Amino acid sequence: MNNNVNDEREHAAYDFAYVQEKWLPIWDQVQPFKSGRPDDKREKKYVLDMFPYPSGDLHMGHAEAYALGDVIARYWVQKGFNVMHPIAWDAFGLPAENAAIKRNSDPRIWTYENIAVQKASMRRFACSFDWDRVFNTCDPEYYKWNQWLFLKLHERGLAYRKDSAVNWCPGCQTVLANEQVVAGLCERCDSAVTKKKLNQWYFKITDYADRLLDDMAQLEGKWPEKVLMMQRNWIGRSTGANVSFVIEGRTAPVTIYTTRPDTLYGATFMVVAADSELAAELVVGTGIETEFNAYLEKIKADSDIDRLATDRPKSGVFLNRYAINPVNGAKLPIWASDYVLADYGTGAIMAVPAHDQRDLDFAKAFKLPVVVVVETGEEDPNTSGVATTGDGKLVNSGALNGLNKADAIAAINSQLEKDGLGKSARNYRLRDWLVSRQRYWGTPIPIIHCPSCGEVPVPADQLPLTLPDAKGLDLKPKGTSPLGAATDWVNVACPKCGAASKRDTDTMDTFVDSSWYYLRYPSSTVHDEPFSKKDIETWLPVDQYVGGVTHAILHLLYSRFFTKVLSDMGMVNFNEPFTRLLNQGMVVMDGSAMSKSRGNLVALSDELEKHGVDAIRLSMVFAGPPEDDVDWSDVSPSGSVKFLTRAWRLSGDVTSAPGADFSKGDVSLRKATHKALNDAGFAVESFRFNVAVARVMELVNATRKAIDSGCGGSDPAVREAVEAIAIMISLVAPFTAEEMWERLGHKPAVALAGWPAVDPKLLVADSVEAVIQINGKIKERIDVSPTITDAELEALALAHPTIVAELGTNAPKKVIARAPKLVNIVA
Ligand code: ANZ
Ligand code: ZN
Repeated sequence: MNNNVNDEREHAAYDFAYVQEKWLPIWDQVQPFKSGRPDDKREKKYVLDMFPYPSGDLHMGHAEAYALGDVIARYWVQKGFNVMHPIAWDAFGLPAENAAIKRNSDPRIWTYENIAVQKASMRRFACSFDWDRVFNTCDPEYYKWNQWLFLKLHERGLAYRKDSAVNWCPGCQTVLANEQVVAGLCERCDSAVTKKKLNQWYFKITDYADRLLDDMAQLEGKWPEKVLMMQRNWIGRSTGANVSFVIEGRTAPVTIYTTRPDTLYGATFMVVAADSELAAELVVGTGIETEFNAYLEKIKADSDIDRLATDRPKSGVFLNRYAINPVNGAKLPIWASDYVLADYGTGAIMAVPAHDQRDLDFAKAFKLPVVVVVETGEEDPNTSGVATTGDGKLVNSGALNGLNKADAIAAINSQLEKDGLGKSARNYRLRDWLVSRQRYWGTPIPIIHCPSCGEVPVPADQLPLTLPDAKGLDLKPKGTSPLGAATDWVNVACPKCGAASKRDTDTMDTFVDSSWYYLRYPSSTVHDEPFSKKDIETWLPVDQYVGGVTHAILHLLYSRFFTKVLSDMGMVNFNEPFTRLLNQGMVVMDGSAMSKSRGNLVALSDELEKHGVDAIRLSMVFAGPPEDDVDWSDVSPSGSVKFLTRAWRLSGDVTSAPGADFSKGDVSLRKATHKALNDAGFAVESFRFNVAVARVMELVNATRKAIDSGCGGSDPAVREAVEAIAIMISLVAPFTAEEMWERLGHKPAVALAGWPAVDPKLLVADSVEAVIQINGKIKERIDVSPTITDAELEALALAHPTIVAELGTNAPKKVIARAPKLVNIVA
């Protein structure tokens, strides 16, 4: 049916540039991906791509992520679901501010310009987004709700201020959350992060540590195991005991935290964090204050990661004080060192050098005794220099002698508890989330500091508290917030008592914005609340989240935390926001990440220009499993173009009319079509998109063969096959698919054509595998006709040489045949 060719150019080879221009305006009209039309009775499916930061135009990484997310969204639309696949911009943050400083302009301008560029590129890339739900987190309409949520957390005691030694980036001149310090460096600018004592705002995520861990049970098998593992390690729950030690010359005992209370008899000294209050107190009057202070000065700038490193030479100062081991009365010298952290556990430890490597290294450095209390079968740490950590029988441990590790822990814990000297305890590596930033381009913290009332929330009816104009403000990083200079904005009357007060001048970490954005999409046009209960009940939780593994900890942990808080507030009716998660790999070039400095950057726009949108999308999807990196030097966009052209040509060779009766078609091609539909669907649902593409390629070949040397283009089976191909490739190559659909005599959009129902009768293969069991154990597998009867199958099984040999002279007691799959012989 070649009669609807409406342009000269369609006679020639497949012309992607022409086809792209042709369909975009038509899709703008049809809006195939508009979700939540009134009275939509279809089941919902919320497919979410991580939203972009508007750093410039889209790059290869975006293109890959959105091509993969699109396969999922477009598939569920074809399957008849009411799919919401929205997009927005994560638009606050430092790059805009740095660009503004460089150009002496306003971060708004740079940000909104980039958003417009990205939006246009996404349209050209044919992303299946629902364009009616778009928002930007830097819109006052959005960040108003950041402020509202901040105040809700504040009301519940979950947003609070404290003085503490925080991570400080000298490059960005701002504080960082623990999550933003990567191997001691600032995640943004790679400066070495130092410590600074500051008063900052925190969200109390530690209150949720147990739930963040325990609720992961719901995500098991649905999120990548690697991400679950990273979250578990980040939260770092450890179980052990707190034990009290009497200190000579001090009334109050000191409590230490240990995961190995079974090794209590092996403690030979005590270590307190050098920068703890306890150390400062213990040193008074010992005569070594000068030495101690010099040591403190030396370690001041070191990060926790450095301090905990096992390969770091041990350093410390003996405090001239002693603790008494509660179980055997031994007198333990007390040392101050940096390898014990002030803010973990109790900031003090009992050192058991025989069984803890850092303690052993310390003992060696300062010639302290090493006492083995667990016989693990490993070499003696005194000679090997390696602490033994295995299980074994306790020795040198009084009543604990002879017990193994677990029994000894139970025994000592109950003994300590009875004597009032200790009890079991838990600790977490997770720290509260530091949310205040000393930069301009973020959500202003809605708090007013009043000299008499203290922290006063900005009244809800005054939200959004918008950012002061950037004009006239010096945005350069200088350690204090640029907002401080906006005096008209800062000086305000206290909402409670009217006294002259000042606004908080910090802005929020932009991770606050992304912690709840997925809740906003369904209610993006709601003005009087962040999201409506009805929309939440309709759309949430997110069924499928797609994004990079770089967000494995920060964004996903914060989002899970927000969801739990909102669940406690009764605002959402679930406690995990993302039911399923797919992490796509990166696009790399010649084995390494693309970067300007490496000179291996591939520009998306060049690739699109050369090969067309569909071929680039197809190449990305076909390159391998979505979790793997795509090496652009290995892919063949020209191969993709060839395949798409082959598929497109098929649509020109179909001569039957739309609506042809497929049941009259060639059976073997029909079988190939239904098998492809079945296998491709299954592959998409299990994220093996490359496999789905391979199945379509096979069907394209089979169809070509049928047309050229089999049933010819008039057979209804050929139409059935080519329609199926158009629908299947619409997930990856929407322009080609739409063009094929038109040539097949249909109206747009192919995206809404619907995944053809698979006829199980056509899936029946020419042979199937039957399993023969004896007493429930598999003994043999044989190929049989799918239409074999029970009696025939039983006869085949009993005659099989393997079975004859197994049974020997014993006659089977009973034979149960379930044709065509199974025969079980009871012998
Ligand atoms: C004695 C002991 C013997 C320990 C032994 C371990 C092995 P996680 O799993 O990380 O919780 N520790 C406690 N507080 C510390 C602090 N503030 N800074 C540095 N180290 C600290 O590990 C807890 C273990 O790390 C504790 O158990 C303690 O050493 C040390 F054979 O106590 B253990
Ligand atoms: Zn006041």
